[in-house]
Amino acid sequence: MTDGKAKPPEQITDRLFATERNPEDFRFDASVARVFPDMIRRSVPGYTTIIPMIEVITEQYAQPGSHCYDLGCSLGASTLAMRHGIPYQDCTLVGVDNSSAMIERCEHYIALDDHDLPVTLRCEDLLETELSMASVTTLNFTLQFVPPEHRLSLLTRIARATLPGGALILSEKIRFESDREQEIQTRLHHEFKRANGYSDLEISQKRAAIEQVLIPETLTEHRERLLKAGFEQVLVWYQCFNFVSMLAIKTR
Ligand code: GEK
Repeated sequence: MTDGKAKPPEQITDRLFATERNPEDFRFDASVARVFPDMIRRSVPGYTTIIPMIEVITEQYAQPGSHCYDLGCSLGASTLAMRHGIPYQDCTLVGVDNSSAMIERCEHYIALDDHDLPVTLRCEDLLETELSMASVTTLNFTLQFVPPEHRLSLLTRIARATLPGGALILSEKIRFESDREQEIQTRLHHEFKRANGYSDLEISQKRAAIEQVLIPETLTEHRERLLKAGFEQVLVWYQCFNFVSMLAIKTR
């Protein structure tokens, strides 16, 4: 870890769902990018813990001369955590997002950061991103937006590109096998949002909009697919309500 920690970007309050809107029009455009730091902090339980832990985990699994990837980097919070965690000057760090609005703002935040490890940002579909010699790859709440039929092939490509001893950090909103648990965890998540100042209208409209694009899976589905993709060890290192972060390790 370095002395100069990644600084969080300034926060503009998210009011995107405060008035009636069409649930079909959620996309990662300029209006979302503008309020994104506030939106994700107030919507995703544990996000503010997960980001600094990505730095800690990256420091453990980064290898000299390797490539590190942040797939679905948004404004670069997870990218900057990786940058500050990588202890080798000869590593490369690549952030990928297919939203030009996100990448434009991300460039700005990377430039403001005081760490000197170069970061390459690519505005492209992560399904097209070439991967090789990877020590740490991060999918921090991104796989959930990838169509389910592409998830296994993506994870297989990541596992094949990962060096022995390397790892994938995978954070996801999950669903539960038991309807009762699903109901309790969903209610607790909504209470978290309410405690963070979102109104009932904002919560229900965001839920309707996000359900069109975010497809959550169970922990069992994630675990089995990560093993099938070629990771040998899969563990949950963090969970808060229906939000989980896993570590998938390539041991050989
Ligand atoms: C963080 N990791 O702050 N290709 C590239 N990018 C994609 C794709 C795709 N196929 N699908 C979605 N995205 C970040 C947060 S946000 C999570 C990640 C959230 C991008 C999308 O444009 C968005 O920026 C990001 O994945 C998901 O740690 O909004 O809940």
